[in-house]
Amino acid sequence: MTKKIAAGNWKMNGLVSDLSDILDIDRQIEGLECTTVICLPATLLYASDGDPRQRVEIGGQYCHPAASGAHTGDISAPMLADAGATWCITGHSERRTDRNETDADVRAQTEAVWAAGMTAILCIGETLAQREAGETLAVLTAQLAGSLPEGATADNTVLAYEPVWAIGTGKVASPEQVAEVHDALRAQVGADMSLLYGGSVKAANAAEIFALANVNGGLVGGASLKAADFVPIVQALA
Ligand code: G2H
Repeated sequence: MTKKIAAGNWKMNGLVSDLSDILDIDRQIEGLECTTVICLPATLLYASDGDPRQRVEIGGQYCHPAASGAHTGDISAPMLADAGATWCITGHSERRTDRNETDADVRAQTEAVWAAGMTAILCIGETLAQREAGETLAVLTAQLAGSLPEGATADNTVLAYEPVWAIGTGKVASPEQVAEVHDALRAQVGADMSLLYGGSVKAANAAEIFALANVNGGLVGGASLKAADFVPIVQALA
């Protein structure tokens, strides 16, 4: 069975003082039937760990494939889990671009997430040039083949489709574009794995996207930073 999942990605945003928004979200989503996750910068994970949350689950945004070692400035999956994370994003396009992460890197990170007992939110997506060249489904199929490890299940992995051209740009993929991709992904990953759409999701467009047959939720960046923006998105899903 797929699960409905509203996941926020705070990216490189947030100070300890901003964690009050998570408590506001937690209060306001009481009774809503979906899993709600916020993926925090590493500095905020431990700070949020003792908070009296009852509904919002916490995740990291990246992990090194190794559990520990001489990797200055890096962070491992066991460290994230130790700080309270139960989820971790892997393969976000900003890291594929900014840090040259390859499909093989993403695969290794995803395995590390599982080994630490967390669930991976594995991201794939095409660039505008690839879409305009008619390569979207081929690109996504190749990313999936390269980055989704053997052993992926609906319990240890959620797949997020994030068209690179729609991330933080205000451009949202049309329902037809999202449906075409999600239907193709559904055929590849089976009936049970949850499929999230990400890319400029906000309250105004969430309901239309979440109504699509093979969309099981969203990965939300900018609109997850404030309870006033994120709660309506969770409500649109639940
Ligand atoms: C896509 C998304 C969250 P935004 O990266 O992962 O960000 O909603 O700001 O486009």
